Amino acid sequence: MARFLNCAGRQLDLDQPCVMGILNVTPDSFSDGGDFIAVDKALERAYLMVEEGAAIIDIGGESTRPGALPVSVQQELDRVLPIVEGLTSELCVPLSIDTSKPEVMRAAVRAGAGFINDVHALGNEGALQAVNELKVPVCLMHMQGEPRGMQQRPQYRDVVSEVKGFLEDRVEACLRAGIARESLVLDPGFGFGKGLVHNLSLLRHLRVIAELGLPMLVGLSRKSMFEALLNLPVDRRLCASLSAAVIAVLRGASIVRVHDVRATVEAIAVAQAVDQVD
Ligand code: 7PJ
Repeated sequence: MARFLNCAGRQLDLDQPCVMGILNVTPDSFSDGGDFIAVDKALERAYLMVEEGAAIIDIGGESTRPGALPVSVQQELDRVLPIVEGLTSELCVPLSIDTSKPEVMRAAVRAGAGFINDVHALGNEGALQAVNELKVPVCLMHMQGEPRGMQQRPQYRDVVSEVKGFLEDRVEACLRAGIARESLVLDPGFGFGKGLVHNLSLLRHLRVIAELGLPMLVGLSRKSMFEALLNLPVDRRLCASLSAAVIAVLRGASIVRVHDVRATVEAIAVAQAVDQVD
């Protein structure tokens, strides 16, 4: 398996588990466009996450939460491009663009992004071709349904083998499109068209997904599975998120996508130390 990812000239070392810091630039977080104060705040947040140990920053301009409404290409570009440009010149870590739109992928990579995080696993028209041309690593995530209705009644016969089969098919589609296997990362998509038991089962059996032989990224941070499990509001899900991040790392995850960088770095450092001692 690849020991590092080449993200447009910036290296992401996968010998140790990495923390990916989440930078949302959606109206409910920082910004409704590229205005100065909003951009400034987002940049500050990214610097802080890197100081805390984030190895990569994931910039997203379209909310993919359950029930979220789609945004236009132009809106998404207005939100993310000033951030990508600002961070490219100020930080050395790779920048990930969280998008499913080929136009946004191209513009973000032109502006300095070196990793694509696509919750639609390059399923949109033109996305496979865009990534093949851009030659940057890409995360392929599983989702059942679409964000708007995906949590209404998720159903599986066998969630682990179905998610694995989907990811295997997307890997094949990428290879057929000319994308190098070394640039692929896989994500089971916790919370994307999954109920509590589906999420727990995927976490428990993460090693089965790892059998595909590619690095895995997981996003568990503050997710509603912890509300379902522990009845916790979003601002009280840190401990549950850390616990899940540690379990994921011990089961082979290479990248964990989180809001709380410092706490996650510390938690997985303990897991790593225990895992690597004789
Ligand atoms: C994920 C994501 C995830 C990847 C979001 C949230 C919802 N990208 N984008 N994996 N989740 N690759 O952070 O709660 O799990 S948005």
